[in-house]
Amino acid sequence: MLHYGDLVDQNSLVRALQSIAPDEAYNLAAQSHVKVSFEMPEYTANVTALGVMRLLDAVREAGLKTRVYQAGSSEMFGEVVETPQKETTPFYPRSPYAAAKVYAHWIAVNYRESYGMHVSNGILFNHESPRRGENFVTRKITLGLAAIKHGKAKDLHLGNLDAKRDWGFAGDYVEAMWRMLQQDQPDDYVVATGETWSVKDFLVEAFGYAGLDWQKYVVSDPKFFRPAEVDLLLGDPAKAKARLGWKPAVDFKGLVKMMVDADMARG
Ligand code: F7E
Repeated sequence: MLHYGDLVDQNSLVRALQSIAPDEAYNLAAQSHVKVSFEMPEYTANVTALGVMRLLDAVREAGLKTRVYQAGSSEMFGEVVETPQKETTPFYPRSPYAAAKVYAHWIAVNYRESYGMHVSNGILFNHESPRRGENFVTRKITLGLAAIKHGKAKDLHLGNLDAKRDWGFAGDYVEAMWRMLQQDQPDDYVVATGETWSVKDFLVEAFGYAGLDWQKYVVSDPKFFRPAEVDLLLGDPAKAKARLGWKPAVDFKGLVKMMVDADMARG
């Protein structure tokens, strides 16, 4: 059964939790677009930061033993102070979104330590799939490529092509989230592939797979550059591998192929 609830409405969270009394709760809700967070910083902080405190407090208020997963983000590492990034790497957020996620991370740690709650933070690096939102760069590329290939578009407007990300498959990352909540002790885990590729690499791979030269179609558009950029993210998933027995099944090329195939087939 579906229950209505919203991270900006504390009572709705308490009511939903009281009527469901879930064993596990996965908080994947957020204003999650980095560029949008520069345009809506207050809303982003309300949902992405305070929303997590409301959820944790609702679990506490309802007197439940619910295990909570909090979706943290590699964006918290921002202007990275070490590479690769691991659980002990200090945060240096570069956007209102990332700053909100840092609050969310620490309030989750605080509720765990203050009230003995089973709350775990996954620090997830970029995770993509054919279901990725259309305004994130990977999906924008595969959708744009399919439109070009099918004669529905002539070009594709993008921002910074030099940014590097540790890109994994969302399906693999959900497995890691679930494993965190099956542990006796709550903890924080980096979830990543341990490889980094630039936006340009993604273009080369996707357009190459479709038999096209990306340079003939991609247009640089200032509209898609950010006031502050995160240049390089590369995660070290050693802890998740050792403690959760987790490892990703899909690699970068497999991910690109999966996304291109899905958008080509949609027509
Ligand atoms: O950008 C560059 C852009 O928006 C990736 C979210 O799920 O992962 C995601 O955050 C890179 C950036 O993801 C365009 O400047 C170039 O360097 O796909 P993105 P993100 O910002 O890395 C983390 C882990 C999260 O937590 C977030 O919620 O690509 N880029 N041209 C572009 N990005 C977009 N969106 N659109 C462009 O046209």
